[in-house]
Amino acid sequence: MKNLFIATLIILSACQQNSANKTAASAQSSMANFEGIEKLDPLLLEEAELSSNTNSSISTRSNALRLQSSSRLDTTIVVDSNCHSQLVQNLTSIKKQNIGIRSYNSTIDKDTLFDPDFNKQIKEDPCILSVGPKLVMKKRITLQDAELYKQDHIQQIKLPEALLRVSDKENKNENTVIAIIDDGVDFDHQDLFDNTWYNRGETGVDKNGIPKYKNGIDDDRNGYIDDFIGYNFVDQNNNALPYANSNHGTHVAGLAAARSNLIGVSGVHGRAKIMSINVFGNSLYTSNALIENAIRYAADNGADVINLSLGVKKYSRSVEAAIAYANKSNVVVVVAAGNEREKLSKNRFSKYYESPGSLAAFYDGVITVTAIDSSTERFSTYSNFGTDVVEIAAPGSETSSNLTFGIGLLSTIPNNQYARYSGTSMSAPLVAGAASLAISLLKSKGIRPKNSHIKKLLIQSATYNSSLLSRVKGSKALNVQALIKSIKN
Ligand SMILES: [Ca+2]
Ligand SMILES: [Ca+2]
Ligand SMILES: [Ca+2]
Repeated sequence: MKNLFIATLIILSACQQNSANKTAASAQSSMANFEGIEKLDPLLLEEAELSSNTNSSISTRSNALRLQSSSRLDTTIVVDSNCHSQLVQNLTSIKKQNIGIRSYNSTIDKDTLFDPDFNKQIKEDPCILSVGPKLVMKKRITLQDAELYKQDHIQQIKLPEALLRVSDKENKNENTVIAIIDDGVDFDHQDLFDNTWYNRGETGVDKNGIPKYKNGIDDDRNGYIDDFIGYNFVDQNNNALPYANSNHGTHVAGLAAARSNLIGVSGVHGRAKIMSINVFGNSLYTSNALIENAIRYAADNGADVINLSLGVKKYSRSVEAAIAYANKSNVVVVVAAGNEREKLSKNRFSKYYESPGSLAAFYDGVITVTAIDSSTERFSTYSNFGTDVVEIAAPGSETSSNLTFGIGLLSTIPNNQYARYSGTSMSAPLVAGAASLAISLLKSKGIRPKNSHIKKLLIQSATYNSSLLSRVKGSKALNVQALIKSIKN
């Protein structure tokens, strides 16, 4: 019995010796296994071959050609550190011995990988268990912004779970525009800089070599001179940035679309482009004429979504006309319900009619948003409501047990700062960001969705919340995870 065992070993050994003399390509397929796994991962050789044959005229792997490509390949080598081997020393610069099985990253010359002698050495070295490609692994986390842990609402709307369904490629698309009609957006902010929308018709240089954004000419003939990042309807110029002490628009913009970039906060759709339309200047108030022009501007200049965290308790025929225009232009219009604890009406003669909020009852691309608390997930009693008008809720504040951070939602304010504000003004941009994310994903599938379809998806995918009963039509609160799931399925 013992003799038979030895004989079998000899035969096996002879087979191995024979295979080592074959070419590298065929040698790898018959290479000795370690616990059933090929020592030299065939994928590694494939990768080396692919990167070597960049010139299509090269049809052989002759030494001369291979020597020309001196590039190296990143590999992972698994060794048994309990045994000593010079090859392991050379490949891994391993210092500690007798610490069991260890994996090391190592770069190996591609030519070496194809060398039959090297293959043979690897195969016969008992200390080397496997050699395979080095893989770049990614954290299975979707948002990593430094202040994210202070953004309770991001968890409440299930954004991290939603983004797990979004591929890296889809996440890179910057194919949507959110118009923030407010008191200006600070694009110098580190969390908003990369999200600036630029009007292509007012960027670059004109025929005299003067930058179009400051040549005093309406280059794209849209009726607005030098409007390169949006427009300031108060001063009627192209400076759409906020005035001193005006933080509202920048805060709203950050909630919708602050960049996911390791720093600061994260918005719902960090790849949306933001069009800044300043209608307030440094005042708390503005007129309907400015809002109406702003809505038309956004609709005419490529906005997919308009956020209106503003309103007044009165019907206006001209506001309705502007909203109707945006609705017809396939823009999703997201409106804050207001913070007066009132039940909104869709009856234009009622004192509880809200412009533009109540228009959501009549336009299938317009959605009005009330607030819930992201911690308690209960209706925020400061908010306006009304099942005739309000069709969705989203966080407008949080009652964190750690009140050091206040009770508002954390977002961007000018000069690279962050602050907590609460109200339905904060709820609306979360829905605007979700709409933008949904549109972006559909666009990347080659679909240009209707605004009515997006509104429908937002509502259908929202979560039933009993605290919204008799306050929100269908008692629904924003759920970005379910929204994205409904698109992906
Ligand atoms: Ca222009
Ligand atoms: Ca110009
Ligand atoms: Ca950020």
